[in-house]
Amino acid sequence: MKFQKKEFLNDVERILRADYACDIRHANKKELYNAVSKAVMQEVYPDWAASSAVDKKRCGYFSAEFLMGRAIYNNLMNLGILDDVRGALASVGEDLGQFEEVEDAALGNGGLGRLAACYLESAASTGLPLDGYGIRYRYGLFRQLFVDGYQKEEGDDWLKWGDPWSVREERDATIVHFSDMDILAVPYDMPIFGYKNGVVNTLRLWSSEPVRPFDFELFDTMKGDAKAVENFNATKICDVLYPNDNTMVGKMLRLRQQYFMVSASLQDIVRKYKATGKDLRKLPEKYCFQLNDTHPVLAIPELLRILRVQGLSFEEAFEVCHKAFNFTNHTIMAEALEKWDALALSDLLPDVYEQIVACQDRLSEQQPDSSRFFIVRDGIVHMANLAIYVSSKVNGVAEIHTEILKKETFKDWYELFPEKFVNITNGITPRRWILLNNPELAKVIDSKIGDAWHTDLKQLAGLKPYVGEILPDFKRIKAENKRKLAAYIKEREGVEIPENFIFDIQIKRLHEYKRQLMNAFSILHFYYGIKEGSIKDFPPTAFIFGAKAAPGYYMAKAVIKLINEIAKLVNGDAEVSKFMRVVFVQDYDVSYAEKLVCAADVSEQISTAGMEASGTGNMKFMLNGTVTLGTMDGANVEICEEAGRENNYIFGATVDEVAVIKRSYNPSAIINSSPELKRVTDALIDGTFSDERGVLKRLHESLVSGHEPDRYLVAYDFADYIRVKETLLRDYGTDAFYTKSLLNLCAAGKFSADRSVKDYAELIWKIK
Ligand code: 26Q
Repeated sequence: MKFQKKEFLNDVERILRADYACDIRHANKKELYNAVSKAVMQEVYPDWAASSAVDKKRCGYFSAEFLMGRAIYNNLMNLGILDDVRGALASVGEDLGQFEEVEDAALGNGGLGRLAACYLESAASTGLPLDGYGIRYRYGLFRQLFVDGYQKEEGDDWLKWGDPWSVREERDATIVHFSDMDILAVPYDMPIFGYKNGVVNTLRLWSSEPVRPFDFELFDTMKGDAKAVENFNATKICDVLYPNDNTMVGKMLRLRQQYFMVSASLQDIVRKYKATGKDLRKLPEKYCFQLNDTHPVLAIPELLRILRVQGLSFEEAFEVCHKAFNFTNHTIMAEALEKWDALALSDLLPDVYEQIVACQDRLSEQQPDSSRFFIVRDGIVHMANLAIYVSSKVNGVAEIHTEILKKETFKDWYELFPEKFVNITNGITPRRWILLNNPELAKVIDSKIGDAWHTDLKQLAGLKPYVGEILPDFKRIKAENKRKLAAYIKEREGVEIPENFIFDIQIKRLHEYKRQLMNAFSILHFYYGIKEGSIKDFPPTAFIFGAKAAPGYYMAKAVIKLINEIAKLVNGDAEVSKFMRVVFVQDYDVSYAEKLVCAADVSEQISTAGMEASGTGNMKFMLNGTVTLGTMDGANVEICEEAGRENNYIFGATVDEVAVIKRSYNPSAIINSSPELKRVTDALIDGTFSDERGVLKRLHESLVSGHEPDRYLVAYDFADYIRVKETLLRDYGTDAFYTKSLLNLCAAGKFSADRSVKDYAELIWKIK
């Protein structure tokens, strides 16, 4: 995009005058943000219209979550005008950095939602026609704060800043029909800019509104009362993003959200396709759809329904769906595989349920063994099975994950449809995850190998011969990033971190399988060791955590409390705090992640083997030159393949070992035979920490009692973890260590989301 400073500033002034009756000098941050964004938006229309007008096959990425992060810097960078806008604002005394305080739209929970955002950016940047379809939640993921060490949630009112990067497309509004009410779906389109290539794809997010504005006449009559309120309640469907990650809660409102989003999207797409006059049987020649986990799988019976209404036979409609739909699985955790009560579903969406039953009947005819193959069984609809049965392709998100899907989770289905199963290892967009968050390091790389790696990340391998040469620059930039992060943490959390400390970082959703608890135990272990003198010359380390726990996830919240208690103990200890600091940052989000990943010395990826489908945070750290302290799980396995296991710090039971261990696992025996482990687990119950609500006690119980004590093998992996972690921390600071870190960066090419979306395009979508 070409940029003219004078015209740009004129546009900003004009928008400020029209929208806020003020000028640049008097505008506040929010007003200026909106005006600057709108001044850019008014220039993008021609490219946007041109990109969507091209008559080639497109893919729709259907997802309940899109975790976009802050839009303005990424958009300006991809349009190639980041420095221009910065300069123009500076010339009138304004700092572009002030927009960092603008809330970003957190319309996602974690990995799955952020992956969708990375894929949209990468598809635009590689020129692939991929559009996102989802929900415009009124409130995104909750904002987190700590009170007394406990997590508290607050609503994320992201629209209070306005939404200058979206356009309301009234003319595409569509009615979505439920058995008890009709709801108006209104799309808001967000442009997705390719990196300096003029491509503009679309993220279309649907908002729910009453079909008619609030009906006061109905409200006034006794009988109409309920009806009017119900009509008003329509807006509620999109009120809030469910804050669960990797666990399923069978809430009817969530079912409504899912149907709302897929029905609106498909009605819209089919209507546009029909307008071209083509045969609906050939729809898959123009469109295909990627189902981001089970959340949008109702799209399958919904498209069947729509096609049947249009006169296709069930077999014809089934064939269209088979060709058009593909399914990505992101988890093997049984509790996250979505299931719905068949009665509830058939009550709310009878016509849709009818199509699900027709699929089940078709399946039964082909595969009478209903113990292995079923969609509806014992009154429960299994969404993953429906997706696998109908889709052309089913993919896992890392090699090890796809193997587990084939061998275990979906073993029977794999035997039936081996050709359906493919692996597409996840990726991240290098634009946001190095160019934007670590520009100084990017410049050093440019100076050695040019800038083609910005869109061809494999070229980072060409940096290998220069690793020795750039070591001093790398150290200097890492130190600078650490200094900035420490200042930011001081300001936001009130915790001081000396710059010379090692930055050991674990940031991700809080979940038992991710084992933040094991990390916490290791810290406590080091604390006791330093205190009693059994650990000498401990390399000064800051242990940094960031994570949100689902509000209803008791154990996850208990872990937050524990870590905050440990932080109090450690940071308040005059002696030990010379060697350790602990901080759990509040309200961890995409913007916080950008600051953390470029300042890390250690990337903690310590899930129980077999549990983390892929992980993408691990890739972000790697790309910024950080070694992984991790298990052989998810994409860690491929990180080691690419960067060398010897350049990372791997520990713990492997997937195969986990299976064996679990057959006769007795965590209490391990705890009781290890004084170190005994000491740190006892700390939960011996009064070391204040535990007025008894949450730490419950945490302890989860390790030693109940149906499946220590389900995630914390006790089993603890000793190996400590051993490898201490080795790592003692390696830190040498040239050999920095070389390892940089070699990880050089080997990060595979984990570009550009590669991932190209794989999808070639293997699955068949689009160019
Ligand atoms: C389901 C039903 C009801 C309510 C919530 C949910 C729900 C919501 C979100 C279930 C799962 C999720 C999110 C899952 C997720 O983020 N999975 C992660 O996906 C990443 C991208 O593929 C992987 O890298 C991670 O390993 C995986 O945990």
